Amino acid sequence: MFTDKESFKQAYLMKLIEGEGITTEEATSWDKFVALVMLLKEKMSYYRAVNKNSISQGKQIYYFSMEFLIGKLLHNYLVNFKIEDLVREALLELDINLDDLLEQEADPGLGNGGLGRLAACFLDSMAFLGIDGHGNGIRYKYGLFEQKIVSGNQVEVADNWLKNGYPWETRKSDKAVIVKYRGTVRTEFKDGQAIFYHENYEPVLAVPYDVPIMSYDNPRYINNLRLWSAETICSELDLACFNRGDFNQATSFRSEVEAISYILYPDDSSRAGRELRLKQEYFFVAAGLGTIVRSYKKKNGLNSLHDFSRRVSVHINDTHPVLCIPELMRILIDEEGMGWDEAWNITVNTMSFTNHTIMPEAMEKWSIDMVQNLLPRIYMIIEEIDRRFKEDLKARFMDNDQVKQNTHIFKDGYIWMANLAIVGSSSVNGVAQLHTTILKNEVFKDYYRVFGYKFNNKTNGVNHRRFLLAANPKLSHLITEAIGPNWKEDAGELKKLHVLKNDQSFLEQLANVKFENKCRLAEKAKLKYGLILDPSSIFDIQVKRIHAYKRQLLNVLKIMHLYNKCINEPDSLSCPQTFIFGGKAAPGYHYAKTVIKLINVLSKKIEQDPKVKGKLKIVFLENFNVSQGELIYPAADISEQISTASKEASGTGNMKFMMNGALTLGTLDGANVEIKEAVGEENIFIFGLTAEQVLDYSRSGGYKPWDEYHANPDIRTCVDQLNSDFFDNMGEEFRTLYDSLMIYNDEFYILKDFPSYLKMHERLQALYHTPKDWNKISLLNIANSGIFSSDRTIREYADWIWKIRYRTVNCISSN
Ligand code: B1N
Repeated sequence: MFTDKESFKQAYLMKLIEGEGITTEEATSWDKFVALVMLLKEKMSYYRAVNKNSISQGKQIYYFSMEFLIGKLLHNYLVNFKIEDLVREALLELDINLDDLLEQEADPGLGNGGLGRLAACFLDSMAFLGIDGHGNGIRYKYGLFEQKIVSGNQVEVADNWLKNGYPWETRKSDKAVIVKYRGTVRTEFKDGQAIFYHENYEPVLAVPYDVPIMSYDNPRYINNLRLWSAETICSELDLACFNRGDFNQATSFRSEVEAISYILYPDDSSRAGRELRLKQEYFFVAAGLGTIVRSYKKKNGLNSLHDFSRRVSVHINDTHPVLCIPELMRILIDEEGMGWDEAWNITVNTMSFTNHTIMPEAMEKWSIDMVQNLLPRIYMIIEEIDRRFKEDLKARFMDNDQVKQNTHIFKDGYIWMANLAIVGSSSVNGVAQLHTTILKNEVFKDYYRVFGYKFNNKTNGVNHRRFLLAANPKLSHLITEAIGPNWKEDAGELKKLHVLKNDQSFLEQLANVKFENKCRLAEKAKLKYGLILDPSSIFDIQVKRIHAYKRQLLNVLKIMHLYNKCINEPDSLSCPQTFIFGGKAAPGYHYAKTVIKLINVLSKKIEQDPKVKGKLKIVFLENFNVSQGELIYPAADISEQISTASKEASGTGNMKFMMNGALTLGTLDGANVEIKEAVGEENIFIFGLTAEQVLDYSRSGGYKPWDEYHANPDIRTCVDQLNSDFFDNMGEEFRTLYDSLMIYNDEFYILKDFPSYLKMHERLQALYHTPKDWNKISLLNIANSGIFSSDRTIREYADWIWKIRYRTVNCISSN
């Protein structure tokens, strides 16, 4: 194990030779990258082997998620081991540039957006806090598509992230398991007891690939992210087909099986509803849970299952892994011979569930026929859960029509997965205060009456070590010089920055760091996309998935308004502004794709107009992903968090911008509400309807966008421009957007919020002219961002949901 530069160089050269049989001269950048990864993996295995002692008292947490958006690992792991400088210098002495190696790593796109990134932040925080917490998901061969912009349009390109291999993963062939689909269930009765046999099923081999998860300065806790890959079992049937020369049959079976882990569905906040998706969901649930139960028995003895829920927690990230509930029932009853009541008790106490959205189109439901056919035994168990739940309601005199209508698992020919999740878990949480309140009072209000004790809030958080410490080295350095290094382990320490809020020299340094980060982004944008950004303009940024409720269109209308104003009154813009957008649209989401087109067409129009040259610029950065985010968050002056109040469950980009010192321009939605509480209302720029007002309007069928249109000439001009030849010959194309506002009643209250949005944006522009005030607010945002570290979130999950201990701050500083 290396301890200094010299021993590192030796170990590294050995790795190159062992791995590829080559010297540094012969090795490609990829070889050199792989050798470094292998060396770090070895270091982690060493720690895992010698040092493991559990703080969480042996209780294992399994975080089941369809998505883990982990980002690149190498840089973060060097930071976590505190060896970045050592490695950089040592490599330089070998004539190798570390940055070249960092460039080699693929950014695994195994998630759509916030939900998948949250899962990755949680893995980091669990490792940091010394919790035995492991991820369980799918190793998609193709991650979320790569986005190209061609003539202003989004074009999707397959994300072949595994093409060179992924050196962080280790294939565990010996731990492969079989997952069973379709077939029939035969019931036998023995001593009055029903016994179930699943027969004639289609077997699929699930092979695990493990990725080590380590966190900052805590190599004793190396956790595991297990991703499952689907393979065919080379069965007799398969071979028989080949022998008969029926290659088509054999290969089609193979591709049908492999399709299960082939590609991530590119839907964010909506549901796919296809059989393949259901297959995927059962795939990683069955493979993961089967393995957990088996390893649990091995560790705790064959008769230990009665204690299962005291030693294991299974967390269900949104409804996608909700089949964990009937699957654990199946294992306990069919494989372990347990009675229903005990199995149910164990299952409910093992499971906890997080809801991430109230958007109706995201609520998962599966047609009864599909579940019955694909998962016959699981179907029977869900039916029985439903039957017993109804009986329970009746016994508690709660089975009135309204409760029945809103809580039954089976409804309108579908199985409602959120309902199954609530009935079968001991905890149901939302992801921000407002979101949880809406769950309790609106979406699940009848469940809240039945199971009030299950409902709780756990406001999201982000890994401040990835998004501040590693992504913003200059700011991190400045912070550490000012308040010492403890904030890296305890983000609450950032509060100590408060004393500097009137220190002009410090505030200037803060502004310089921001400027340098803007230059860094401008350089990359030039290098990668040939874009010219002016770092002395305001960087006003909205990066997130493109979705109607996130209201990128509201932002674009604002920019159109500024453009119009600039043309009519050339001196109206007090300082140059750059509006930066990034984000992918689901490939089948026409509206969202049209918004991308609009941004790009407007960008071109502004670019070509000499009257606004140097004053206004708008760019769309292609292919927003975790790595790009790490460049963007540190470079933002203004963070746009402008969803229709009540629609964004939490948002996490808002937190990443805040901790990097951006000022938030936003609605009282999701975690913005708590950002406001943390930073104080004078340090955040809030506009628009409140959630309550939105919900009130929606209950009475919406509002009248035409009233706003007629009352406000600014609105009228912009809206008319969408539907005219303002964008040379694009009128037809943008008609979808016009119609969404004027014909389909502006479902997301864009025009309603437009005037207050403009006003708040103007206030921000004015503020930019007094840098000392701006910088102070920026500092206060950083200083108050500590509670948005995912360490805080995970501590709350540990205290209230999983009921386990973790490393405390005292213990960290004494380490
Ligand atoms: O989860 C994030 C929140 O911060 C966001 O507000 C929320 O929109 C996001 C189906 C989803 N909710 N639902 C999804 C993703 C993929 C999919 O197939 C739904 N993503 C969110 C973290 O809590």
